[in-house]
Amino acid sequence: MKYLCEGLVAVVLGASLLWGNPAGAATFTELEPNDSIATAQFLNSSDSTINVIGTKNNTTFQGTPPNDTADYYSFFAAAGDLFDVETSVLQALGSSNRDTILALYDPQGGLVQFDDDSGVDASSLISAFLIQNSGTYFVAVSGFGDPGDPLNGGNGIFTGGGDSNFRYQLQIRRVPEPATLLGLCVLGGWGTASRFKNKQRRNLHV
Ligand SMILES: [Ca+2]
Ligand SMILES: [Ca+2]
Ligand SMILES: [Ca+2]
Repeated sequence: MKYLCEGLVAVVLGASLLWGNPAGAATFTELEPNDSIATAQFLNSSDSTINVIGTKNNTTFQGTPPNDTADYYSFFAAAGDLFDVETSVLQALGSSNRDTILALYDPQGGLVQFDDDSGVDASSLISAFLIQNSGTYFVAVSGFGDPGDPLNGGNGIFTGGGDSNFRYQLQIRRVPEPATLLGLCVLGGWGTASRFKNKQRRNLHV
């Protein structure tokens, strides 16, 4: 029984480390030009959270020269991964130019998800997107009013324009799948308990 309890404690500790792991975050700074899928900035990280700090501005903004283009990024995702992709405006000129739009494209460049305002304020959030096929996926950030905005009849390929003059954070988060983690914990618990039971049996037979 003692060994079983020790095993369960180990399982609980392991689960808490998985859930609360503060590490596993990478932060990138945007590198222009990144104005199309072909020139997307590759975010080379296997961390569970990827942050990018970018700027979209049609006038000089805190020393950043004007660049009002859309911003494309790419990252690797494996089949079965679950992702949240979210924008948030960190700093803005004025109060009415902070409305982002966000798109996710598959490895072939096809639009698979679009969002305008599901994030905080007028920021954007694509939540719990399940990756069906492993490969390099693409994300685009632009401002509301971009002619590619599908809500305004666009084709989903952002080019720039629209709301501008803000610094933003794009966050790509791998979301833990509770069922998977629970399954691992249960399996881990059974495995640990079985090993301890076998050890006890061996000890009894010595
Ligand atoms: Ca930019
Ligand atoms: Ca750009
Ligand atoms: Ca928006």
